[in-house]
Amino acid sequence: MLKLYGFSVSNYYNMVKLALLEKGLSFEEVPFYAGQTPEALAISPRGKVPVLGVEQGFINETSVILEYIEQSQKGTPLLPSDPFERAQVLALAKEIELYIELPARACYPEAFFGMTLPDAIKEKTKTELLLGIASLGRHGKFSPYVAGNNLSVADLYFLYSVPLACGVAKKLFEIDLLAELPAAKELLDRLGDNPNVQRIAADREAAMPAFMAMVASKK
Ligand SMILES: N[C@@H](CCC(=O)N[C@@H](CS)C(=O)NCC(=O)O)C(=O)O
Repeated sequence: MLKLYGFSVSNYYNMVKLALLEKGLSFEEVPFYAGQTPEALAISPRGKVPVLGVEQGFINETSVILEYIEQSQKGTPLLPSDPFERAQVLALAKEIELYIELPARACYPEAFFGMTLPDAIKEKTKTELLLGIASLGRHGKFSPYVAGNNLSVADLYFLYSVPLACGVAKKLFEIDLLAELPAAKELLDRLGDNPNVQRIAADREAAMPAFMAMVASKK
């Protein structure tokens, strides 16, 4: 059986978890905080989650895991078979990761964990987030899903990156990142009605106290 290594508070973990759930696949969740110990690095070379455990070994990096699941497993497709349509979905997912998730992540310590960051980092994040959201507005279809008719890998990145980026923008810059993208807000609401999304949100909430305690113990 597939094994999903990671923890329920991780947004990347939850992208893969939603893919597995949407496809109706059986999998086992293996609690794993990664980190830099030799044991963890033997599973995840850069000490990150998620990792997918399969018969032959481990697969790391969310985009690669999602591609592997798509190619090797049955269930609802999350990538179109048409090469051009597939490229659009993958480009949207990559744009969300590079231009929204990663800039926002640079400010998670201040937005969510009570730390203070240098102004230069915050300014860079603000500029990049505004450009990233504008790019999503140009490329995203939101009709009804990010890339068009069907739920896709782009929606996984959207759902588990954009709300966090909005949290950063609101808290640090008093900006509503989606102010000019009402269709994106509507899609977030609709995705929130999905039972698998709700299950993941409940698991995240349940895991949050232990995660915050762990973060506090490392400060
Ligand atoms: N590029 C990685 C990023 C994954 C990632 O950043 N995971 C976070 C949790 S959301 C993590 O493992 N952080 C632990 C650390 O950086 O030490 C992927 O796509 O899977």
